[in-house]
Amino acid sequence: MRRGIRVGVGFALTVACLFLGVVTAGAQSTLKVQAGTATPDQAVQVIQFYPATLTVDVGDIVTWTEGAGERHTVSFGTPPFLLNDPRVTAPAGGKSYDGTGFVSSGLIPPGPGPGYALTFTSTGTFDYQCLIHPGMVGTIVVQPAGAPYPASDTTYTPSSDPRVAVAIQAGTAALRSQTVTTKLNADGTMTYTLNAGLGDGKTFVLMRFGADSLTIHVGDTVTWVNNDPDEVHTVSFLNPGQNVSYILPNGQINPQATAPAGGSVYNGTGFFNSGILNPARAPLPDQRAYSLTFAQAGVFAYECLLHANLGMTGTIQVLAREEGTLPRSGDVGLGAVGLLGLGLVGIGMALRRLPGS
Ligand SMILES: [Cu+2]
Repeated sequence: MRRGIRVGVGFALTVACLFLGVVTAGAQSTLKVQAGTATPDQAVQVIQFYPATLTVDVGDIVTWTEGAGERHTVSFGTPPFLLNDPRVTAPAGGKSYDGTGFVSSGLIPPGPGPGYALTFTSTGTFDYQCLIHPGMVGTIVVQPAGAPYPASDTTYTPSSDPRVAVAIQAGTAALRSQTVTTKLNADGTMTYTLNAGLGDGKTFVLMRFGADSLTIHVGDTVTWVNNDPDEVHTVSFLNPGQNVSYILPNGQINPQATAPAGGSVYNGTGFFNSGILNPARAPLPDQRAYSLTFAQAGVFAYECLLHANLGMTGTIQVLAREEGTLPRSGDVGLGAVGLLGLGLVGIGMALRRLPGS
């Protein structure tokens, strides 16, 4: 009887459902979820599914489509591996899910098409997550076949989800608040520390380094720290013309991208790589920081091998250091240490002008 009613208002439902992105084919409907969204420049990636909870009927198909430049997975059940395992990006399981076992999309193919489709064959409430961003979670509620969908789902559009504006605002504020800290070392050199990743673990991840450009002097050290609990990054200086893809054409993760290379002193040439800077994610080892000392003047570009296509690139300008001078703070922020340094130079010059000294 209930099925008959649905067919009876078929035309109106078809018009409404096409508008809402729901396609009805006999008893089986296809319902859509969008994975993530972002600011137009891709700097703030929102790690949410839209809608967060979707109610379907047994036999329905759910498709997930990427909503922005960052890649995600849709993964039901507990993965039989840790989250630093190359298998996080690989598909697992079949085309349907009955509420048991591990079923995963692998990296959802980018583009507007239905990147991943899964048919639900049992009633129940099933949580899923993105294995790339463990804080990115969603729920599929599966009702008996023929049960009506909740009104909130049939009128839903991702762009009007109030969570989008909240997450974009939080991410944009975090992006603007990024700073570089400076420390004067005992040998007169400086150490600059900046983010290689920042996020709140549940709504956004930033695809920008802590500063787009940083000016230092020969002998200074730069330390990058991944302060995002949900995202991995690299800090990578490439040879001219060199291209190191994080994902190989066969879908596997490139070991050259994930392994540290080059050492700790950069002379302006060669492939220098932090390797994967993991979030602090137990039981994985804490591998958040990467330090490089710059021994050569010049302007050196670097990138995150995972996210350069989203604009996660940076430049270190290394100026020559005059013999016998105190280090300067560089061009970023003129921090307290830098002002102290200038003050000491000023005192030194004043002392030198004292008569008889
Ligand atoms: Cu990155």
